Formats: sequence, C-alpha cells, structure tokens
Amino acid sequence: MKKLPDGFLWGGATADFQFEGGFNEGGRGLLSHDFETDGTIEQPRYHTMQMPNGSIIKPRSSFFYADPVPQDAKPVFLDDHYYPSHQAVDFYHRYKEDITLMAGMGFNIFRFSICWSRIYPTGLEDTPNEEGLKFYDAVIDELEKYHIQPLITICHDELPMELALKYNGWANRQVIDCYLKYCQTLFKRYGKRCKYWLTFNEINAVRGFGPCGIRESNGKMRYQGAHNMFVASAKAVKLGHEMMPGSMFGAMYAMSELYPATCKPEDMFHHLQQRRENWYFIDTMARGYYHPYAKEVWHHHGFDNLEISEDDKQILKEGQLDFVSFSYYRSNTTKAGDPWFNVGGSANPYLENTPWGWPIDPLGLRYCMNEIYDRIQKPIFIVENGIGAIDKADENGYVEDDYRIDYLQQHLSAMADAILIDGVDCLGYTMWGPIDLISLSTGEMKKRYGFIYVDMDDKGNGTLNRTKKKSYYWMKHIIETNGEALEEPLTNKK
Ligand code: BGP
Repeated sequence: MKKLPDGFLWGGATADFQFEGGFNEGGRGLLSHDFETDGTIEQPRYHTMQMPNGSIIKPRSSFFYADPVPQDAKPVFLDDHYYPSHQAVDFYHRYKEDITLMAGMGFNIFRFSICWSRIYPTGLEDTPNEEGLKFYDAVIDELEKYHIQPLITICHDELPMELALKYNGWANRQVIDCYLKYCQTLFKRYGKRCKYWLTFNEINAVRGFGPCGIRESNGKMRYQGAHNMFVASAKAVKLGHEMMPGSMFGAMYAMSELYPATCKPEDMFHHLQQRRENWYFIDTMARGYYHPYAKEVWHHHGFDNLEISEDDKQILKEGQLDFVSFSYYRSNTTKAGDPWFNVGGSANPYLENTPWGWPIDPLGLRYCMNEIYDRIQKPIFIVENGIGAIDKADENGYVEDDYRIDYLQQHLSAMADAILIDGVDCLGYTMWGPIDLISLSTGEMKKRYGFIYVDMDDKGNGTLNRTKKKSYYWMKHIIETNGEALEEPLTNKK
C-alpha cells in the first residue's frame, strides 16, 4: 500500500525569476538574474556586463565557481539579447488563473519565492515597497480561497543587483542585516498566514555571480559568503520563531544522490569526501555547528580557515533548522581521480538519462531520504523533483507526457516506500515547475517540467496560454487518493 499519512502536503514549487516576470512593474528593483541571457547545454547562459572602456564581457552565470566578474564591470542590457526573467511565464499577471489550475489538481501547498527586489528594490531602503507587498498579499488571498497553504522561499538563488555591486554580495556581512530587515518585513506582513519558510534555496550550490553576488571565483571568498548566509539563516530562524510562534523553518539543499563508481576503497573514500561537500551545509545549519571535517572541505578549496566569531557560533546553535528540505532530480557517480566536485564526472551504466543528460534514478530518492533522516533526525521535505523534457503539444496545446507520468510514478513510489516502509518523517512533496517555467541552468523554455503547458518558446514568443497535460489528470488522481493510486497500472490515466 502506498497511501500516505493524513495531512501529507502535496503541491508544486516555483521561483520568482523563473516564473513571475513583471520585472519592471510594481516598483520592483533589478535582480542579479535579470542580466542573465538565455542559453543551451552547448552554449551556457551568461551575464552581460560592461567595462568602463565600453567593452562588453560575458561571465558565465550558474556554474560552480563561475567566471569571475571584474570589480569595475557594470551590468548592462544589450538590445540583441533575450533576458528570460523579464517576462518569465507571467505569473505576475496570471496568478489567479495559475492558482485556480493548481487548485484543480488538489494541491494543499504551493512553494513560491518572494522576489527580494520587489520588497526592497535595491536591498538598501529603510521602508519596503508597499506595491510589492500587496502583490504577495493577493497571491496568498488567492491561495487561501482554495485552502492551499504557502511555503515561502525567502531567497531563491538571487540578490538585488545593488547589493551584489555595492557589497560584493554575500562576501560582505552587511548583507546579513539587509536580509534580516527583509525577513522581518515578510514575517510581520505574512506571518499569520504562513507556517512553513525556507531561508535559502540550494545554499550548497555556492556558485555563480547570480546566486550569491560574489564577483570572484575564489574558494575562500565563496565559503566566507556561505558562512555569512548560515549566520543570516540562523538569525532569521530565531527571529521567525519569536515573531511567529509555531512557524517551521527549513533551508533547501541540492541533494542529488551520489554513488561511488566501484567498491575500490579509493573510490569509496573519494565518495565519502565528495558527499561531505553537501553534508557541510546541512550539518552546519541543521545541527548548529561546524563538524571537524569542515577543515578538510576548506582545504580542498584552497584555504585553511574562515572568519567565524564566538557570536556566530552561538547564533548557529540558536537558529537551527526545524526541518531539512531538498531538491532531488538525479543521482551522480564519482571515482578517485575525478576532478574535485565534478558531480556526474563518472557515468552510471545502470541508468538512463533525460535529454539534458540527467540520470533518472527513483531508488536514489529513497536512498537520499533515508540518508538525510538517519543523519539529522528531523523531518524532511522534498521541495523539488521532476523531469525536464521536450513536450510536443498538439494543435490544442495538449501534451501526452507519459514519460513524465512514468518518472513521477516511480519517484513518488520510492518516496512512499521511504515513508511507509523505512519510517522517514517526510512533511510533503512539491513538484518542481507545476506550470512550465524558465530553466535555471540553461534559461531555456523547452526544458519543461509542468503538469500545465505554457505556449511560449525559448525567446519568449507565444500566447502564454496554459493547457493541462495528460500528467495533470494523473497527478490529480494521485493526490485525491493520497498516494494510494500509485499502485494502479499506468494506463487510462486521464
Ligand atoms: C534547482 C533550482 C530550481 C530549478 C531546478 C531545475 O536547482 O532550485 O530553480 O530550476 O533546479 O533545474 P533546471 O531549471 O536547470 O532544469
């Protein structure tokens, strides 16, 4: 039996700069992601920046330790470039229709991120932008109509551009205060209406200029930036608990499973070290202290210590997370001698890949859930999962996405086994991109995750009309049976 415990949370997840659009409306300021172009796997997306002498440079944006951005480079929009965050898929204007569609599937939770620069346009203002706050009031009003509770990501891989330029992003501790001012505003405004909060998205991906606003690709500066984010998160958790009794806080980690390529002891040990590149983040934030192996992690990134004060250590202890949330898309395989932190460096001959080369591994999800729960002993929450695929819509916009149904059926079954057989305490599941949205890694539209098709191409052309795919009806049935229907054969799903 796959029937999940009563109260299990079912829903979808989105991020503002991939979903909302309206980038210059409602008083919103500019974000680091607004300067990212579209791209493909072969031609990665980049930021457009201009040097004082007028020359244009194009630093890569979303890779681990992306290209450095020179101190005197300024972001610039180029006429012949397309910037996907500007329109995204226009949730900003279509939120009522979108929420009605999600409600139609029976969602009882919706994970979305608040756009920091919609609330504090540069991050530096003393008072928030009322128009931005009103937009999210309206979103939550709409959710409440359908008894869908919000799961709010406070910061999804983004920074108001001004903070990136003025402070070198999270490398500077001043950003901690800007973040806390923003958190306090959110808790005051939405605290009575939102129980579940995520302080940061995929905080273990200390990468690119976009997410953390750090110009250098230097390991120490990035890990110092991550430490500053740990302190910011812990302070937010403490403040949130004080302002909103009963609230629950998590942070989100990119937690693909990782396997050793063979049972050769050197491969096994390399695997242990590589896995710690992720545990480093979860352990520090969920257990509230740096584990001794942290020094070994730093060593591999070329430095021996960080600035960590006694006050920092105290706040890490006081602001521990209530639950651990993570994204799971794939597993990776590693062996001794692979370049450091080159996840997916070794192929797994037992798995098939998505068109974007991501290995499909449902059992890896069960493995991962157990691994986290065994280690941290706090509830977990799967806040992203799904398959990016190329959908072919018919003339009515309808997509027969059996491959998506297969992927989800297998992953949700593995999740149910982890909960019902292994005893993992899992709060819920929010599928990534329930309505097609912009890909984070490539900026493409054709990498689609949704149950709902959006008529738009990689350059933003199309009607943006929404149409239910075959998987919409399948997922609706899974949710209404609280997982029991996962055991039904995959036929006649509509
Ligand atoms: C996670 C991000 C999301 C999302 C997802 C899928 O890393 O938190 O923002 O986009 O991955 O990745 P992609 O869009 O690159 O397919």
